[in-house]
Amino acid sequence: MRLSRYFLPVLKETPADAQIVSHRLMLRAGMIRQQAAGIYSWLPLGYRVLRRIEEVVHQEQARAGHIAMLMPTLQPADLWRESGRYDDYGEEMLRITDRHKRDLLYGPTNEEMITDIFRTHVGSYRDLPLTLYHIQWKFRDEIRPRFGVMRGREFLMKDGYNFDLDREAALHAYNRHMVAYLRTYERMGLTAIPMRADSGPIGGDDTHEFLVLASTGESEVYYDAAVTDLKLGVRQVDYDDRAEVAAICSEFTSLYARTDETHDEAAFTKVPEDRRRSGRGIEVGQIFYFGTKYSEPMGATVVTPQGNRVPVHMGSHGIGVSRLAGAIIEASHDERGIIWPEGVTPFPVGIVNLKQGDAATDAACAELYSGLQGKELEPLYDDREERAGGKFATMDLIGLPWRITVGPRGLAKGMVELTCRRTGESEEMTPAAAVDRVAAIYAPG
Ligand code: P5A
Repeated sequence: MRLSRYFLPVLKETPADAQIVSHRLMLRAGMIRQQAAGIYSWLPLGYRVLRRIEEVVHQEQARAGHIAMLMPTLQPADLWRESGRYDDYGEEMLRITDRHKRDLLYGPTNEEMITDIFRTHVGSYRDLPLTLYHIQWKFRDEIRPRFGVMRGREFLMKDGYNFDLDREAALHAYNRHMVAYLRTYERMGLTAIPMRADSGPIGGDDTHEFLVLASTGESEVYYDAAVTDLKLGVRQVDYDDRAEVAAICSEFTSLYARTDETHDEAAFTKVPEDRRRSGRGIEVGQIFYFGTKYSEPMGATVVTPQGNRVPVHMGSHGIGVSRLAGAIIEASHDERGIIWPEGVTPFPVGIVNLKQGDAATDAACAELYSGLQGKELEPLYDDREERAGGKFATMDLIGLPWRITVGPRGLAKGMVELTCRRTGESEEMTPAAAVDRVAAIYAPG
């Protein structure tokens, strides 16, 4: 993408009403535009990040054997009357009436709708286990939307729903989601700690929230410092192996880690004092097991091998896709701007032309551009007539992890400069070597 032809409306001034750094940087970097309280347009740069986050989520769901689909944003109220949640959900639910005076709502979550789909099409234990998910916009009429996309009213969520024959099978689905989520967050450069939490309006007794530690987080958290050292890394997981998946979950949930909703002071004091921590965290996901809470009232049953008809055991599992864009920035920025982890960056690399209009410099940039494209990498090429300082400031603000700087002085020696946004370290190399280096950084595996 040539910056001269792109739409990147960066702001010079720091927006006064944005209270936290991720909100400020998303506005300044031209990623989002607020349209109403808690409702945002995703401008091209922000949209690319959102799509990258979705890609990682889809890939890790596929790895765990979960199946993608898409449900609508609008839902008939009658489904929610069946589960009993239409009245319970309260003012957070946006209720709508259509021209025929039928009650609709803008979905805050999809337990009822997916249960309806299941009961219509599935009737036998042979079709289980089944986990379906989608990535779709939700609406919750939060009383105080704030911090940009962190607590929006309209927000993008990945929500998945498992259907299993019994509690044990459903707990395996719960564990599978925990492991898949850990891997998802790690690929985004985040350490997200599973913490025992409260289930709220979704229901059930078993639930974990995933928290990214950050002083600007909305949740109060208490944890054993050793939990922050746990990493899933690149280990291969057999998601069908119940014991293996359960062992990973217990590795990640045995140390003390809770939100204030379930915090237990007596249990916390058993953590060695030098490892006891309290702080704040951003909730980037939550998983639930709620048994037959929806399947029973809504009649989602299957015939067992013994020929009985029983309600299925269910759970639901959510990732805050749009919130993650903000959470990643909270976790990865400096005074000059965003620092995208390679896993979600909007462009893998930027090219800065220090002397636009100089034939040799322009040609070298064009060659780099097509060389990178040849490796399936789309660079953002700053080909504007601007001072070098302004170009560097824009690149630093929008946070591409790598930058190739091309100028006549380096080219006289046949060299360009590759700079790492995170460390600030630069290295001179030939254009061909720069292409190979960037390609190696993004090579899968
Ligand atoms: C699980 C999936 C659920 O709704 N039903 C379907 C369950 N869980 S949840 O915890 O309420 O939401 C899942 C994740 O969505 C993000 N989230 C939000 N993001 C931005 N703005 C909001 N107002 C908002 N509310 C929830 C969180 O990351 C949450 O973990």
